[in-house]
Amino acid sequence: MTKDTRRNDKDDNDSGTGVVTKTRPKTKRPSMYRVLLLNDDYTPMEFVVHVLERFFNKTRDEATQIMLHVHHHGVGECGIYTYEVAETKVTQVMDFARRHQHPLQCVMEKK
Ligand code: TYC
Repeated sequence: MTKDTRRNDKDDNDSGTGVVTKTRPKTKRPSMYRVLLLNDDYTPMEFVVHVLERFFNKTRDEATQIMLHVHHHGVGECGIYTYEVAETKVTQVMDFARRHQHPLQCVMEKK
């Protein structure tokens, strides 16, 4: 964070001239969450690629690489998001997979 220089309570004094002091706005970066896809034996590769394009804004080539990584290693990262965004992605993927009757699993984990 960069410092914020502004007049604050300490400006009030008898001289009538403001005393400029530095204050730090208390900002906290949000915790970030990884969204992961898990491998299974039944979900078609093409469906997983489509999920990665549709919900994680991956190109065809990026999506294919991630899908193959999951296929070979069992788990792979789709993206890193704040809690609410990650939760929404997981729900969207799980609903989409269920609607198409695929057992694809999507989970989130704190970074
Ligand atoms: N293992 C699946 C198959 O051979 C493909 C697959 C890849 C499934 C990634 C899920 O997250 C996954 N059809």
